[in-house]
Amino acid sequence: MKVLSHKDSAYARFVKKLDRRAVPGAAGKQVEEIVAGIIADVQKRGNAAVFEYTQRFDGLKLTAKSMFVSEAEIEEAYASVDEDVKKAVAMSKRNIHAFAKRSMRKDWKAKNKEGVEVGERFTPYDRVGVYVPGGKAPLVSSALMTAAFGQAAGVPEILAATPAGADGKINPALLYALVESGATEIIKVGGAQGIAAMALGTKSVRPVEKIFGPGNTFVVEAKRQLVGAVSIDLLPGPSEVLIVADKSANARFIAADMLAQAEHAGDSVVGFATNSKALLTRVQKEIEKQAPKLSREKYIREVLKKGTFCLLTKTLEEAVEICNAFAPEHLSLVVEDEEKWLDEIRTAGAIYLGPLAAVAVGDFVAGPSHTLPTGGSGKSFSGLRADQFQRRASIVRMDQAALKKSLAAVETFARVEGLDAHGKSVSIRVKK
Ligand code: HSO
Ligand code: ZN
Repeated sequence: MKVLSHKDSAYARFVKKLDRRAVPGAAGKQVEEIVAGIIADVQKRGNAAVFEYTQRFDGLKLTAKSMFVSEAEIEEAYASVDEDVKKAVAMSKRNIHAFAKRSMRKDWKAKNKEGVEVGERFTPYDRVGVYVPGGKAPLVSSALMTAAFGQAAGVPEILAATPAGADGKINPALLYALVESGATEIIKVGGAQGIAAMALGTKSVRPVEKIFGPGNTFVVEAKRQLVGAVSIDLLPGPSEVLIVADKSANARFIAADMLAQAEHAGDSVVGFATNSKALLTRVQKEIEKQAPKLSREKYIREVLKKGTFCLLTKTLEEAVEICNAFAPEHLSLVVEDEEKWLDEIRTAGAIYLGPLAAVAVGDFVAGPSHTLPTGGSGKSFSGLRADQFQRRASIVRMDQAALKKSLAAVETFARVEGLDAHGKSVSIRVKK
């Protein structure tokens, strides 16, 4: 764990490095090339390539039939998942749908100054793909936090891709959550090959129009490279939390939130910035006290070692500046004057306000999606939302009066652009 005070000589350089940007190539040349190779191969050889990579990376032999989760497997999952899981999934889904309803775009129309009727119409995509990572924990909630937003938006076909174990099995709770969230087909294909199969299609997989969801470096890089063939939601990578707190905060809660996101392991990043020296010391002690009691201490230790920083800033302003430069996936803001400081935050993907707003409640059940921008991409992207499952079209309609009032300006544009047919197409309609 890196601990630095504003008085340390290494502080300025460290803080400067926190000013991140998710630049292309951040994944590294090697990842970029491997992913480009997989995509080209899936494009050329379709199923055969998908099966080969799945055998190589997941140790699973697939066929055109067994790559899809069957009705029988779904029935089995429904039978084996216990009531508590069903209740928790239902609660999460209910809150997601309520949240989605408010953030969905609604059709509107109005008249411009000349009386031309203008507006927007929103229609759900016909077919989208959602990716649910495999990895060290079955991220059941990630099924909800992607697919259920599409379901709320009325997308009729949701193809889900997730890696299965070498035995071909997918965690039953994950399968249950996927189906409950509106997944209409599920393929047991992970990694860049899963993204490529969804984006480009194969003999067995019909291609989708847009791809959603988090993943490892290879998955995120594949989404980036396939933009154009499909559109995407955002580029969500490993979990992050930054806590900005003043002396009013509770050290036990802060340490618990840091450890919670650290248990995501891998390249997760956990940060803490405060202007209170006493709080900093207490949080450090709390981390050491709580970590040994956790089942995933081994993974947590790795993140504490390479992905964790605690900063003693000179002022609270400085901590907030660091937050805006870092653009954390989650910000936990625990300060006396909450509203005042909230106004200063611009780049965080999700903001958790006050000592009781535990990030884990948002991770699982609060309603907003936990699929959020990471790696500094919060400067350019926002988290996954229901309106990303909607296409929009603009609408224009006019009557004779509106047409007449528009004519002079149209003819001027037509003249300066040297496009007289444009002008004619309007004047021909105007009654003299
Ligand atoms: N914190 C993760 C989401 C997650 N947490 C899934 C638990 N399960 C990324 O926001
Ligand atoms: Zn989490």
